Amino acid sequence: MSDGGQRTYGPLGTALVIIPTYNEAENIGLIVGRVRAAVPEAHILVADDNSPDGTGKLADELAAGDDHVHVLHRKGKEGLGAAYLAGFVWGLDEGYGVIVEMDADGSHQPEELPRLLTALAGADLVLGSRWVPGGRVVNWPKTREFLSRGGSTYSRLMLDVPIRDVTGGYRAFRRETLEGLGLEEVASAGYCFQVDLARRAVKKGFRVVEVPITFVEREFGDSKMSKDIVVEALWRVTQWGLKAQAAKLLGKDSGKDSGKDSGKRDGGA
Ligand SMILES: Nc1nc2c(ncn2[C@@H]2O[C@H](COP(=O)(O)OP(=O)(O)OP(=O)(O)O)[C@@H](O)[C@H]2O)c(=O)[nH]1
Ligand SMILES: [Mg+2]
Repeated sequence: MSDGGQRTYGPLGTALVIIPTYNEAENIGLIVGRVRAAVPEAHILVADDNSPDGTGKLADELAAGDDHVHVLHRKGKEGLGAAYLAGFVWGLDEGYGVIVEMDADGSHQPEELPRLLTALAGADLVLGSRWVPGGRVVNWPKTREFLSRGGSTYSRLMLDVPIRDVTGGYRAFRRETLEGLGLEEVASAGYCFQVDLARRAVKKGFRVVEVPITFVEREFGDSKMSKDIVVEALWRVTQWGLKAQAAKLLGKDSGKDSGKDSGKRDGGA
């Protein structure tokens, strides 16, 4: 597909859906089954942080009966960001052409994945978005919606990225995009991991497209959201934003639009 006559995108290749888990025993079988039904050719990697509730063992059982399902066992709980980074390394090593991020708790509906992959045919990174027209959340308390919308707006303004849902975690990357993000420098653990990847993609000039999704609040299991995760996000976004502003004031290139051709960029916001 071409981008306004400027850009041609190669074929997508096989997709790997990474599902990070910590205590998702009630959800893991359901989500794996839904992904397998929605996109049968895709592979799945469960990245489990040695969940005390036995999620890793359940994932092993699913993998034993299905050659499209794989499990990455990690030592202990190190945060969503670390689990994804390890999953990315695994997926890139194995040669997958597309890498997808998806929560285990059903908030990211596998049935919407074909739409994300269709959009990726003409993009470098596709974000499942709650805050573009057509996107929505189901069963969220107003306080949670306020926090998420506020976090996205703050990040968008602070970091100057044209993305409506910058904290969302339902995403599809071309492998070349992940390879170009400088993942070895990413230190964020919680929500800001997602903000960090999105801002890097924009800075490098990758074409980022938002696709509306319906985000459904988890039905089973407990949230791993914590005050620490929110504080980390606020702190890091503020730091990144101030650094970029300072670089601008001093007339230095903060890295924005450097690297790749910025003409490809499209926040879709
Ligand atoms: N491997 C790993 N996975 C994690 C960790 N923390 C969270 N996850 C997984 O990351 C995904 C998102 O976590 P959630 O607890 O659903 O976070 P959330 O969606 O903000 O919170 P809720 O809306 O309450 O569900 C889920 O699949 C979790 O199991 C972690 O430290 N390690
Ligand atoms: Mg969740």
